[in-house]
Amino acid sequence: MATRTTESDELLGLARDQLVEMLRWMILGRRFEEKTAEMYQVGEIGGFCHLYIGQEAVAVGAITALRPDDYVITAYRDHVHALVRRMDPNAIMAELLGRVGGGSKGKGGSMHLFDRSNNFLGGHAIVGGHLPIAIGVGYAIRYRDSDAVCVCFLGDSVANIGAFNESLNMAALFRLPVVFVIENNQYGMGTAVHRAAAIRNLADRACAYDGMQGWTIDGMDVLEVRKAVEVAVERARTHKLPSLIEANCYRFVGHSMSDPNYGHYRTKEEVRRYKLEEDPIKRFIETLKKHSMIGEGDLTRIEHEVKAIVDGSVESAKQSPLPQPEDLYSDIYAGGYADVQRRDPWR
Ligand SMILES: Cc1ncc(C[n+]2csc(CCOP(=O)(O)OP(=O)(O)O)c2C)c(N)n1
Ligand SMILES: [Mg+2]
Repeated sequence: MATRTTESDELLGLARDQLVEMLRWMILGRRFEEKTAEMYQVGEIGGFCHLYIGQEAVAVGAITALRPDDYVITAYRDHVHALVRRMDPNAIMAELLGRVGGGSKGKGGSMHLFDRSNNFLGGHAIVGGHLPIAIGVGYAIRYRDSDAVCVCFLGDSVANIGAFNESLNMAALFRLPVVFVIENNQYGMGTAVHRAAAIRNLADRACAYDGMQGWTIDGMDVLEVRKAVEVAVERARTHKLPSLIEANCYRFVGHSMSDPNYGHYRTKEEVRRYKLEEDPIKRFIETLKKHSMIGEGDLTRIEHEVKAIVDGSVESAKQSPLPQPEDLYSDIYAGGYADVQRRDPWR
């Protein structure tokens, strides 16, 4: 990580390069998702597909606070986490288009991005199903005597299910270096958080576990996310203490590509207000401009670079073939189908 040079508290003392890089990730995430929506609408992408538009500050603020040997695990709204974790955009787009060049050879799709080389452990479709996996990762880190940490992103609805309590309890009990980041986008599909959770701030659930600390933060402010995650990561790395961060944010689009942007559960006015007043990219640009960290020329250059990456990913994905029918039987279990046949006790 580059040394910190600026004095400003608001900018967390981050160097200009680091700040511009964070903005670049946010813009790449936004444009990549807009292209994903376009590809879906023309029928190039099928199946479940959940976009992250509006929530970019959470993944970018959190993941840029990590080391390459740390671990990231998340749910099905996973494209931007994978990008920021440096998964190849070509492999992500190929996976979305169901091509063999995808990270899961085109057989996982949008909800199952995975990149072992960057310690990005998915992409999980079952709500809350990845929390026990994050606990396993935390346990493995301790077992190997490493000082890595695991950041586990989860939706607000997960805070109300059993696996949440079981996982946080074990994280505290075994002092596991896991940072839980709730992406509270105010809704679980069409259900408002206050209709599902008997608690005002989800992060307050941390007080149920010895040694765990909880914070509720503005998840539309990328620097606030980064600051909170840095503190939590330090607690995990140095003291092996888990944390629970609730990042309040908002998705500008429907729950998934098959849902309308508004639905009956929220008004056009609400969505419009968030877009106008809270857009995390606009807010970050304003902050950077206020501190003379970027100008219009930088923004044009970033947009240009991002467009080349996004367009390139589509071109490369379209050149990649579709999987063949016989590929159905590979990559089902570690070792492949041949191994499974050999071990099958019924044969
Ligand atoms: C165990 C399980 N139950 C139900 C679903 C269907 N489902 C998919 S997303 C979702 C809502 C999740 O909301 P939240 O955790 O707030 O995440 P968000 O979609 O807002 O990012 C539900 C109920 C599922 N995938 N898994
Ligand atoms: Mg939600």
